[in-house]
Amino acid sequence: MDILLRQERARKVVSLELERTFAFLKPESVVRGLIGEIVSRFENKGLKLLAAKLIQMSDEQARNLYSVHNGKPFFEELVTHVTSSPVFLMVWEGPNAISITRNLVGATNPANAAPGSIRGDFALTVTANAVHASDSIENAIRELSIFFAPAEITNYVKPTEQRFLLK
Ligand code: IDP
Ligand code: MG
Repeated sequence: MDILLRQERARKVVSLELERTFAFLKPESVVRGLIGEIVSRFENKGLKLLAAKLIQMSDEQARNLYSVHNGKPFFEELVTHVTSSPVFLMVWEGPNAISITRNLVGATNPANAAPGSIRGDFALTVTANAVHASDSIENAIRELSIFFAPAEITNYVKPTEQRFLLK
């Protein structure tokens, strides 16, 4: 390929607007031994993992995370569920990472989630729907800040990253 064309393509990649999103594998995914399989969906898509950890979510963290749902009929059940055993927290980065991740995850109710999506393939009920993913840039920042200190968010370049994004 012509060197100028290569350089032009490289510039386009560099100028791609990257987003960060927050996601976590809910207790049922951890206890079912699905961490690797579900994380692979994100990795295969090409998203870059910036941070991850397995934690026991506190009641306070769960109420803060889901504060927008406070007062809804399912709120207490949701808080009880996500604090019932460890969850696997992740920060992912990539172009359009928010909407790409929401599409990977699938519809909130697994009964409506398309086969091929994480909820479509690994979940049966709306409470135990395998995974959480932020729905906007603002919420991603708010949610990841509940669980990760700035120093825990890594910054690195994958050797194949630029070539991969060109495809
Ligand atoms: P999302 O996780 O797809 O963004 P939200 O509407 O933000 O969906 O709801 C947060 C979580 O609350 C869902 O993932 C699900 O576990 C739970 N939830 C939402 N709606 C219901 C419901 O109608 N009944 C029971 N649980 C629900
Ligand atoms: Mg939501």
